[in-house]
Amino acid sequence: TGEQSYLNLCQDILKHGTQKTDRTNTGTYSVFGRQMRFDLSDGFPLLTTKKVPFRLVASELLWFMKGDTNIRYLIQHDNNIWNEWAFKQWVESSEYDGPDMTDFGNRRQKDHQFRQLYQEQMAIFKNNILNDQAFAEKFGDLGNIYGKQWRAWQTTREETIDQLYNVIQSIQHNPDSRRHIVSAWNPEDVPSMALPPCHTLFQFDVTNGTLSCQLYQRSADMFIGIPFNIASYALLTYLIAYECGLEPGEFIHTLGDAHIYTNHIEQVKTQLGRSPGPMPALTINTDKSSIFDFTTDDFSLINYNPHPSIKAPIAV
Ligand code: DHF
Ligand code: TMP
Repeated sequence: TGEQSYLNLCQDILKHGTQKTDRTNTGTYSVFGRQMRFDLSDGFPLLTTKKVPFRLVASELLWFMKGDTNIRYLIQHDNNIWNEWAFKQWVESSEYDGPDMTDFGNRRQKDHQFRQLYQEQMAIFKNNILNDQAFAEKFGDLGNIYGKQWRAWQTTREETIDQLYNVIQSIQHNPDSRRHIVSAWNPEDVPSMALPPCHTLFQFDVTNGTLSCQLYQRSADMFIGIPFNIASYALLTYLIAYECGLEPGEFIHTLGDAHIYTNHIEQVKTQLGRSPGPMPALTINTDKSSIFDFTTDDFSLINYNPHPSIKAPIAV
């Protein structure tokens, strides 16, 4: 369990994964159908074998919880993890008249001259998102991704469903229910999303005063996305447990296609050569009455002493 189950799964993929092509033209080693478990009473599961920027995990989760799908909020919080997927919409639009950015994700890694051009255009893009409201509305929005589906799933009856609020109500009023579910996978909206949801559906369980969460993730970038996803859902479980007066139980992470990109292999091997340390602890500000009023200042980690961060290119 815990960080060791993450490291074991990486080891398993390197050893037994099938080499596959993928949408991003990077190539992966991949396995299908795996599970990791994290006991939240042991501490907060932020990996220690490389430094994972908790600040970015926290602002991304608050962004989902607000129902926001526009990267403007993230950039305002100095969080750049979703930039490429909004940038892509801009450079593929008829309004873009800068240098050709086709396949920028791959070209920025291989071609130094192009990398310079890309960085210039990305700086212009970020600046426009921050300073031009109309531009931000048009190109900063990623479509009906997580935040929209969690907080305002559109029905055929012109109503919206607040799945996150509803699941908290059902945990509080009907703890034994087997229907504590939130789904981000809305088949009608999938084609219009900048990236179809990777973390697709989660379910809560209440047993003996503890709250557990299981996530089904359809596609798992083991080196970059997964350490964020583990921390994000652990944090969500802590917050909802707090809201409902329960103790955090287990986070169970079920994966569909679990893969390591071919250009992450050296980094994964470096990480596998390190020994995991003790998990940090999470503290939550108990002054606020609703988790929906939380900001990134309302929680902090203590005793997080990870190994150094390891850089890797992200597949776009
Ligand atoms: N695409 C792919 N190919 N993999 C992903 O994990 C992924 N994740 C997405 C969107 N698209 C994706 C959303 N989540 C980073 C982390 C999570 C994330 C997107 C990006 C990331 O770049 N992490 C860096 C640190 C970034 C920083 O410090 O600014 C890392 O090294 O973990
Ligand atoms: P796909 O849509 O072709 O599956 O590509 C999505 C990639 O992003 C895939 O490598 C999985 C990764 N990913 C995560 O691992 N976690 C995340 O939270 C997100 C948004 C993406």
